[in-house]
Amino acid sequence: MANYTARDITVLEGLEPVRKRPGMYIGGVGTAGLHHLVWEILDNAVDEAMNGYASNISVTLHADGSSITIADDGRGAPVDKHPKTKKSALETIFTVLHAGGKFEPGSYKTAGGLHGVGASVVNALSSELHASVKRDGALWEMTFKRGKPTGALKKAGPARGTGTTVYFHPDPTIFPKVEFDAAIIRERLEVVSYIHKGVKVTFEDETSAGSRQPAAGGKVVFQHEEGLSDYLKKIVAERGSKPVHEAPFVLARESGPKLDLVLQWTEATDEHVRSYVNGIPTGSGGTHENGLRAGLGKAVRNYIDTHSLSPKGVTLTADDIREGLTGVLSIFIQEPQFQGQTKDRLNNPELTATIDSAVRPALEHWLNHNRSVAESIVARVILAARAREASRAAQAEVTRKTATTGRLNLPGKLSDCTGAGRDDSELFVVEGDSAGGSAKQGRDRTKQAILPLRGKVMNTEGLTLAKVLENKELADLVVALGCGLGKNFDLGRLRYGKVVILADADSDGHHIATLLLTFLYRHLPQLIAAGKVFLAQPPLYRIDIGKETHWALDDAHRDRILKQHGNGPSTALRAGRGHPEITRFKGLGEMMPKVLWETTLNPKTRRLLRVDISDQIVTDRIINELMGKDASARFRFIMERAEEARELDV
Ligand code: TSJ
Repeated sequence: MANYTARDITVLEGLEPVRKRPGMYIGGVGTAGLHHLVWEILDNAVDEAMNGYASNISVTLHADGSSITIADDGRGAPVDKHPKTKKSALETIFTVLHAGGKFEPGSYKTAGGLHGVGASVVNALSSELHASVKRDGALWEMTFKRGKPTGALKKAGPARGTGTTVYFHPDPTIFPKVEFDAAIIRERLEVVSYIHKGVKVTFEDETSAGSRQPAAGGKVVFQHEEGLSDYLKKIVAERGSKPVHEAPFVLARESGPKLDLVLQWTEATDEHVRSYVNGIPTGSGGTHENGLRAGLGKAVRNYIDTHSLSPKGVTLTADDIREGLTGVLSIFIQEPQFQGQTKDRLNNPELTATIDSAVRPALEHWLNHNRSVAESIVARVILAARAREASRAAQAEVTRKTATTGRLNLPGKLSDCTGAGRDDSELFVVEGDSAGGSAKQGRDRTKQAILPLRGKVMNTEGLTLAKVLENKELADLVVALGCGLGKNFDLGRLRYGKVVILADADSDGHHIATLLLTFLYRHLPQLIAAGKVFLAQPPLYRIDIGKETHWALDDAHRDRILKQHGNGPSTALRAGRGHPEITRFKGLGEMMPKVLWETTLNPKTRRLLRVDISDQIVTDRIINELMGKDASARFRFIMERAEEARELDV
């Protein structure tokens, strides 16, 4: 070959680099990377649907939980010979890196997905991949192992209809854990069905047979003729926030770039806008969301000014305008730049002005043509401004107390620690005075501070900050933490290295822990994000077997201990053992301080759970849903999401 081009080298290199450094292509080999394979293949089917050639997409998670089939009823991926490589187009898609994106511009534009690294990457990282294509009356098949064809493209027989089907099993020598999460896939498919209205997306979870999760499994069909409007309905219903107006604002543009937007103001106290770029969630927002905010703010302000609706005595901020706003934005662009640790923030600068100038005139026009709706929205905005003023006053009061250093301003019932070091100090927030007493006596007073809270903490869900801070217990907690809250939050001023919630191991205790976490999640979310919040795990049972003492966190733990140490009829008779003696603690208050120290407070022997909320949207929704239901369900949710903290100081 006379002239070697970079492109040829890519072809020669094949897929080895993908197997050598999978992280470079899919971000990592953990759960996210594993599911990235699914999104890559799925994108191809979605593209076909978006271009109007496919109307059905189906995804089957097979019984082994580690292999999956994705199919569409589109035109069928091309199987003709590729002029350059002398390979079939199908083989090229699966064996040439970036085929479709950079390779032969225009010919298989969509074969790499709108953002994707391509089907070849999935193939390279799969121990097994089968592709089948129905087109021109025939069924074509080709199979691969670890990116290499295991045979030629074969005509397997006649076929009716058209479409593409891909089955793959990720390579266990690449992925430490090859197990798909049905919930993650289901959630993504549902979003796909909203973003691409009308497309019928079917998910079949074959892992469900014999599953203990009742919610899992079976076949679900997602299909939404109204697209994002249907999505918005679901979000508003889920969050339980009453809409301020009936019909949402809807904006749809087919090009420059393709854009879909739905907005609805509600009585919720926060803003909740989900955004997607090329179908990928941008949880951290970015330039497109900035454009939306700018356009939206200007439209509402213009409306208020034009109709002389400005309130007396308060100035409206951008946040006031968006309070209670619920919405979904979806855009499709040529070369999305994602940034941030989790690559979920859009960084295409040109998008801000583009979205701004698409939203502003359309929204302004809509407001002017729906005067009564517009007036409800403006009333909502003014209400937000007034509530903010009231909260600011309450918050300033707390901040004033917090800002002045010196013990005098700390809450009277706080038993502070005596040591100076902040990083290894801990604040235990304890339910009730008597438990507080035990904790106070049992603690390491140099490093551990105790703040007892009396009785039930209020349910803060859906309340304004002003209302929340009327509650003495919570206001005291904020003062003790020292870091302020809401917009005045400053992690640098946190007075402790760890904030530990210490509640009884029973359902009442769980309830209180949940209420505290709800408060922290809504008003000091940065504290949780910084990994500063923990749950202590006091025992529920003391089990004495002979001379040994064991502590059990719950019934299941108790039963395990009893089984391990033998309480069956045969073992109970063993010499020297005797019957186990089981004591159930009614509450922390009746635990001896020394016992509390050994089981729950002592960093050398205790176990803490770190509260970690990684998926904002899911957490938000679930907190919303649960804060009216039974406490144990809530606590189970939180416990499932709390991760065991590694004690660095052991
Ligand atoms: F990439 C892939 F092989 F993994 C894959 C591709 C996986 C799945 C589930 C679907 C697809 C796919 C590809 N569905 N539909 C298509 N269509 C094309 O590739 C196609 C078909 C016809 C024409 C044409 O110009 O006639 C062009 C294209 C890109």
